[in-house]
Amino acid sequence: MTAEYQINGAVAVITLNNPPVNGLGHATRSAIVDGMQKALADDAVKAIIITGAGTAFSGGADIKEFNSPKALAEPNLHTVINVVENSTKPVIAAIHTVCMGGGLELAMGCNYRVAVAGAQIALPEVKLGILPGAGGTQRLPRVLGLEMALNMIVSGNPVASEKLAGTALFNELIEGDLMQGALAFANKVADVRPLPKVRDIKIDYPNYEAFLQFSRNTVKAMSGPFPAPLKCVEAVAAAITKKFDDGIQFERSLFIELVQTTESKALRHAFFGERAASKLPDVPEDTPTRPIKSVAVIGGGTMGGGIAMNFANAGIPVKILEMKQEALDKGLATIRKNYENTLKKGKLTQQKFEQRVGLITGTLSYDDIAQADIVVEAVFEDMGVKETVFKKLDEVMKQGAILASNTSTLDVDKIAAFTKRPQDVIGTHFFSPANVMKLLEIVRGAKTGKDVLATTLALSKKIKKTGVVSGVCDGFIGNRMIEQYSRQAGFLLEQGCLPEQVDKAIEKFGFAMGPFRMGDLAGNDIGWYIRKRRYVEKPEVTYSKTADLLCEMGRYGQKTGAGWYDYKPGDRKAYPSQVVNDMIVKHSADLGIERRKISDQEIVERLVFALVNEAAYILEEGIATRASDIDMVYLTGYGFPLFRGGPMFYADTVGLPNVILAMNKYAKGPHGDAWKAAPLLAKLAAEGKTFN
Ligand code: T1G
Repeated sequence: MTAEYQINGAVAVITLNNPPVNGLGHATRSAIVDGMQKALADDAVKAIIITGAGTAFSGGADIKEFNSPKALAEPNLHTVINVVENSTKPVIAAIHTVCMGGGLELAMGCNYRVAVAGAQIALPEVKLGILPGAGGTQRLPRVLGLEMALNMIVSGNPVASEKLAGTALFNELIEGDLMQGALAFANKVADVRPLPKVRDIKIDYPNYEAFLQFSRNTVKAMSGPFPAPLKCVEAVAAAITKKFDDGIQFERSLFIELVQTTESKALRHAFFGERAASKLPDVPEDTPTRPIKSVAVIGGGTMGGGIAMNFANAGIPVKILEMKQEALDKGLATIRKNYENTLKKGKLTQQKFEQRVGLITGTLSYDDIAQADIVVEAVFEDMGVKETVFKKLDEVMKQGAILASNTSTLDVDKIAAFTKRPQDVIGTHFFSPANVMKLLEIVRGAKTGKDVLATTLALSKKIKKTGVVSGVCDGFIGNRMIEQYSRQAGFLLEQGCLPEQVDKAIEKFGFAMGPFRMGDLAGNDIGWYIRKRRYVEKPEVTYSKTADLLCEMGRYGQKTGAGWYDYKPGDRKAYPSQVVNDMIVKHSADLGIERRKISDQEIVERLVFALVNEAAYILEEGIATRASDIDMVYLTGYGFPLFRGGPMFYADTVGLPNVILAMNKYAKGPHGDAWKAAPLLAKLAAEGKTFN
């Protein structure tokens, strides 16, 4: 049963019980209506309470049902809310923990609402590319006023229930036990007539047109490629410009329009993809985890410092080990500076600043970190250096400590073999800046223990990262794919493009930054170092030499004041470089390549489908568990546009047969071997299937 029905004195209590968040799926909606009909038919019942079991009143409509017949199957949410709102007996919503989306809409259909403090109240639909579709845009302005309601609906952000006390949303804030308080309230209002209804509240906002126009302009400017925020403004406007029932119809029409958009499907894909990533078929969800009460980080450089901040931000003490006092002091000073900047921007309270800085200490001695529950190595990307460090860690660290490497490409199995405890070794690949980027690639070695995996996944959630598990291969998931993307970027230069054309084309597609601006930011020498290794290990894989020529010119990027682009001191803006463009054109001539005009579409297809094809190999090799994991890697670590849902989701929307068609075209050109379709991609395309 997804809602329980009990009688308490003269009060019927309907308790939603659809774990984990009491999603208002079809069965739950039917159970609410059944409960209401039972209560209305029972003369002994004078009032009705609706509440939620477990850790939510309700997290809203069941998103899993969207774009399926179940979502609108009767009783749909409108019907449920109408049954509640037309009740002949008072209906009280007793709210706790989470009351969001359709859950809040249901509560606003009740005559009264009582809550305990600390409940998260929100209409987060806009974050899924839709808008509240069961009266939220018409009722919330009536109980909170136009401005506060509009802000909550357009932002989708939760507000704590106690902050909304004193508004018409809550009739009472219950101190102590919610059910006891709700029962007392229900008995108090059992005979009050007429029954109050949110729909009857008038919205008082003089000169609302000016406010709405200002809101339209502001929201239009900030919503980018997403249509939902502006539609939210239009729906809320209807609350004040239309009669209630007309407003409801208007809201419903906008909802139906939005729920079918690719942008909304992409956002919902990311919502579930984020949560699916922490599930591993061979690691049961109840796998015991190791307690993580203290962390050590080896290396206080850019990465080590950023990594340490993540743990301090989560309230976990961190000790940074450096080899020299000067390096340690520099590392700690950089961390303090970072926090001071955040404090200055008002994004951190003084108290949090002091707490976090206080949680990060330094040492020059391995003995000082021996008792840490996990140690993250963030030293130079060289197997020799890793060997020295991991042999030392194996000697020093307490039994049961997790030994993690922040390596971005090296073989975690080889690193584990430097120790006598390979089951405790794992890769934790952070992305620079490590305290900002959400992605954490968790690299499982062949011998990594399941409890170590489960612990690291739980820890990634605690430090607010999107943990995605990768198997061991060169570059894991993200960097292995970006290698093919970078190869195409280089070939495009040889064949006719210049850096700014490629960057502009892919940034217009939605990437935060094109490959050449990104190279200048991250440092072109990093790729150069990796390519030199690959020239030896995989001589059969061809690359354009343009990036090497650039590095031979000493143009490593912003850190040397010049890269693919020119830079002015103190200015991070990328200016096209005549020197570099001449080098590129000359290089084409040296290769005997006749440069040609290349369309933006070809640029985007070659960059994005190079990612997709390599991802298909990664998927079929089992390096990634599922396609949506790969999407999460690119959405949270590589600036892939969220409104396109990630490379695999995007390929599905293009249609895999069309991806294959484009690849076959490029396979006929220079370096065509790069376009050998992964068998999985070819198979899915041939069968008319999708990745996700
Ligand atoms: N539908 C389906 N599943 C949901 C869900 C939902 N609304 N909310 C959460 N889940 C699943 C989630 O996938 C995960 O599943 C588990 O619950 C725990 O989630 C008409 C149409 C409620 C604050 O957008 O913000 O109402 O991985 O890990 O950190 O206007 O979930 O365990 O299998 O996030 O405690 C509007 C979305 C829907 C709320 C709880 N509501 N959810 O956070 O747990 S649209 C939302 C959240 C709507 C109406 C419209 C959070 C949470 P699994 P979790 P949490």
